[in-house]
Amino acid sequence: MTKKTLGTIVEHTADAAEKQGFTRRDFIASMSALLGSRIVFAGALPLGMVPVALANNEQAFKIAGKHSELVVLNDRPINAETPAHLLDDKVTPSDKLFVRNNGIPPTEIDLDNWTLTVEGESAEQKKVYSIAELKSRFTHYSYQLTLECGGNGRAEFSPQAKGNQWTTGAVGCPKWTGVRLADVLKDVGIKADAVYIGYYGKDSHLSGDPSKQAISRGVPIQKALEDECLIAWAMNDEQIPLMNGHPLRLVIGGWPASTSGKWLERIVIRDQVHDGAKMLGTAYRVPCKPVAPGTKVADEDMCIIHAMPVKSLITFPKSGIHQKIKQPLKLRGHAWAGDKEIQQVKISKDFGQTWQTVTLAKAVNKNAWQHWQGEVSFDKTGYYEIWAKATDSDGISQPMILPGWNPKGYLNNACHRVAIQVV
Ligand SMILES: Nc1nc2c(c(=O)[nH]1)N[C@H]1C(S)=C(S)[C@@H](COP(=O)(O)O)O[C@H]1N2
Ligand SMILES: [Mo]
Repeated sequence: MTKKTLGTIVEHTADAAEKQGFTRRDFIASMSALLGSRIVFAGALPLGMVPVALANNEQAFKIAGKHSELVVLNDRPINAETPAHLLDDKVTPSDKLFVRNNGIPPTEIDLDNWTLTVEGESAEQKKVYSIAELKSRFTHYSYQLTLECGGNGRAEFSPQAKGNQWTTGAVGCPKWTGVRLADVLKDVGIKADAVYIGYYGKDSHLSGDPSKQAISRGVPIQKALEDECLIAWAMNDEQIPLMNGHPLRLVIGGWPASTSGKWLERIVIRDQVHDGAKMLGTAYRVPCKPVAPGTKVADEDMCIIHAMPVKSLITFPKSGIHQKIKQPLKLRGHAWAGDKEIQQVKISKDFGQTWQTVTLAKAVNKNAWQHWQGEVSFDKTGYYEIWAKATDSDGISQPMILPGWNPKGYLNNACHRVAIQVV
């Protein structure tokens, strides 16, 4: 497990300041984000000079508000995943939800003046809401919703797919509170020809070009109108962490988390499939028909990812533990399947030769992961692996090995494995 130290990060940032024509405002903003607090007298700090609290700190890079064991995959933009054993809670705590940024997050959030604009070709009118208006005008709902990056598991693809090398930790299932996206869309008025919604957030493009979006994705109108799709301001009954989209974000459970727009400022109701940044080409799209690994696929043969496939995690024990021979070992984890339910979870301790069914809880609501638990013991000393395999309500199970190769390495739902040394 390699972690970047603060030293490296800070160097990168100072370097980036010069190379990428960073403004001093950007520099101060990123230093404040790293420190997790506002720099008083920031105006007097020379451009590129690193706050000593950061420079003298040899600790692993820590993202403000996030657990120190999150594994940082990239620092510009910040991307960090959660080791499986840290996802053991039924409801993912805020400090353990992964971070996936495509651009530079906003730093100064003015809650009182933050607005959400809803417009578009298929909107009856344009409406602008303050956060206070959203809160007072619409009914509040709370749901536990699974967010999984479409690229979770990318690290295993061969030939290697470009992008963050996520292993298993770009997933989580916190409790979200907000208003229904459907209620807001209906308040604006949806024309009969509406086919899609798209979002725009306040983060900026890595290039610094204000005319470019870091990401602007969306979902078909049918999905947007489901009860569980939220415009959320709270996560686990508290303000959403800045890195996860404070003060407002979309939460589209069960779909690639790239559809859950953070720092949400604008929603468009479209009369065509939304064509914002990262909707086209190979972004969040996979070959419509399976292809051989390494194949070049034409744009028109690529299809947008809809609901995420069936998947599971073993969150206890942590991979690599030592276990006493013939002693019971409790196992725990979660399973999820996009818009579907999980029907069954099985575990194997003999590399898939035999399987035993474990106890599976019902989902607390649609698009929430389901908790499972079981128990095993081992008759001989030596190396074992525990494998977990979930089956969804259509009878579709996780593959044992890597599923269909695709250019950007999306949708790897192969079985999770943990190592056990029996002594
Ligand atoms: N505005 C904005 N929204 C965004 C992103 C982003 O970079 N900017 N990243 C998307 C992607 S690709 C993912 S996987 C999720 C990650 O959500 P999280 O960082 O809260 O875990 O946010 C999505 N929403
Ligand atoms: Mo993502």
